[in-house]
Amino acid sequence: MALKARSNAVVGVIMGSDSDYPVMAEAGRMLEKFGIAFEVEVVSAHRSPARAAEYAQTAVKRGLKAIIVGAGGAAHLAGVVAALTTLPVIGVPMAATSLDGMDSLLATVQMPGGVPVGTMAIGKAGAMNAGIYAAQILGTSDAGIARKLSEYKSELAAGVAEKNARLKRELGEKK
Ligand code: RP5
Repeated sequence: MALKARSNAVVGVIMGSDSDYPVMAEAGRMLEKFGIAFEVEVVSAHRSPARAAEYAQTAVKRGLKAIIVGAGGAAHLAGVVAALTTLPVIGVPMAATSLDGMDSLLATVQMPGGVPVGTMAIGKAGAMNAGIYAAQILGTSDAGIARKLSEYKSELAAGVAEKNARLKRELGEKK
């Protein structure tokens, strides 16, 4: 299902290439789940550095509250964006090269003191968590989002209880 990027976006979901999109779509799915408007852009720190700078420098004025950044390889995009905005930047390392994302993880997480990037796990789990993390940032000042996050925690717990019951059935254990 295509994601619905909206013009009243409060979260930016950006990525170094459209090849990152299948993974970064997970961030969008979580934002949709929490009813958060977001925009999606391909912006590259290396191939379109001027556009990356413009995106970061206009983000506050355009109403964004957080920026999720996916990039792979020499993954400098999250750091560059973080250098040019006061918004929280959440980095998602992509497994885009033969190094399976270890290169992207280190490039994203090893920021110098003074310029933080909140770095998530490599790949889909990281993209999913980036969406949740952005919701948690917004949820500190939005009771509706905070309630949805709380419901989500309950869904997670119910899912584990279901798995536990299924496994016990398979093992033939009595209650
Ligand atoms: C990075 O290089 C992108 O974020 C992507 O993960 C990787 C490969 O990009 P393409 O060569 O597929 O455009 O900048």
